[in-house]
Amino acid sequence: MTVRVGVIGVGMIGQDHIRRLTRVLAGVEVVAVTDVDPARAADVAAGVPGVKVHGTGKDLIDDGAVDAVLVTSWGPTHEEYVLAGIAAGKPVFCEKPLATTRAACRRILDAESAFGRRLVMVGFMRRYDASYRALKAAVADDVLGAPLLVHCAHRNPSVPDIYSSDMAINDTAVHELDIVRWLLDDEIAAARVLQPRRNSRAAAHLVDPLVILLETAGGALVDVEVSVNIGYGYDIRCEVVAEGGTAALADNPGVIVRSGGRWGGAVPVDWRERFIRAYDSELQDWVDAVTAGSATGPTAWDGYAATVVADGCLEALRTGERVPISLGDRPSLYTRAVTS
Ligand code: NAI
Ligand code: ISE
Repeated sequence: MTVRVGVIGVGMIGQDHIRRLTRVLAGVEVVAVTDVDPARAADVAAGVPGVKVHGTGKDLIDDGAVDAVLVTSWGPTHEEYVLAGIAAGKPVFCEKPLATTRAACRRILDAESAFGRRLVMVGFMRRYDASYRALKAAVADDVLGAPLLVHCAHRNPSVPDIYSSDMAINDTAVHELDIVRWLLDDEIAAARVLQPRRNSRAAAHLVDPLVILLETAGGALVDVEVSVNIGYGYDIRCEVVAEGGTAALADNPGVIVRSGGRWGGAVPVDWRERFIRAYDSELQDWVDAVTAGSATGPTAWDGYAATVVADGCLEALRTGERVPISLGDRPSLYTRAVTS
């Protein structure tokens, strides 16, 4: 079987995912696209033979030739499309964040629970990254002992004009809010957000950088530096300090050059380069699960949990206070084992 995918939102990651779906992965084809910018949709469609351009996301979801839906539009639009996908009974891969508010994510949990089986996978691709997987294995190894601290840095060289300070938390740091839960197998119980002096390279409306401090239910402390105008490259760091040792992501694969009395290597330019294999693996995993009529990967509950923590961090940023975080009831659909 070949899974016929429709893509909603064909900007940067939409185009990158279309490239991998059409040229890298197996068992899948892209049959439809749509975008609020019709010229962009037409441009992208011109590069994908046989693809149909729909005027709206709803039309694409209702198209009988579309077996499964990829949502890669802006975060605040995800809820509408994920709910429509569930209503149509079609598998949905939704880029992070699942939705930008707790209430919106709850509506998705309710809809998927009412449907009775998983249809939604959230694009937390770091769970498929070889380095993060090795880090998780090291943390789980008894040799290190219990994790006590996690130091994370999430550095972007620059961000587009539409990027807002809230996005530093619910679009950028949301990756750490997910990966820390996954790495430690623990929930986040409280958050604070601190602001150092502003980076003068940042747009006037942006709070940049930020330091997020998280407390987990199990007693670990996590600090996350979020810098989105750091210029030098795309740099993702994570170190876990445990009772008897530490484990950290190594510097990115590549070469180290020694010359002229100096040594150095390259820093990835952006997320596409740094996580290229992780995106390939997560989408192949999704395609394989859709083919098998099953579900895999980060669940809508994982998407909900990350957004609830992001909501808490946003409140902490606004108030300057420590904000306790509680996920509330976990619907039974999400208490079953997750495969990735
Ligand atoms: P982008 O701005 O490059 O592209 C978004 C596209 O969605 C644009 O073409 C826009 O016209 C379209 N769009 C907006 N509202 C729409 C609507 N209501 N219906 C249909 N199309 C709509 O943004 P980018 O960077 O591609 O991000 C898109 C999503 O993917 C965001 O949720 C972002 O957080 C996520 N993302 C995830 C990454 C990851 O590492 N997993 C990396 C980059 C983005
Ligand atoms: C973008 O949407 C991503 O998800 C990238 O992984 C992240 O580094 C960037 O800050 C976000 O804007």
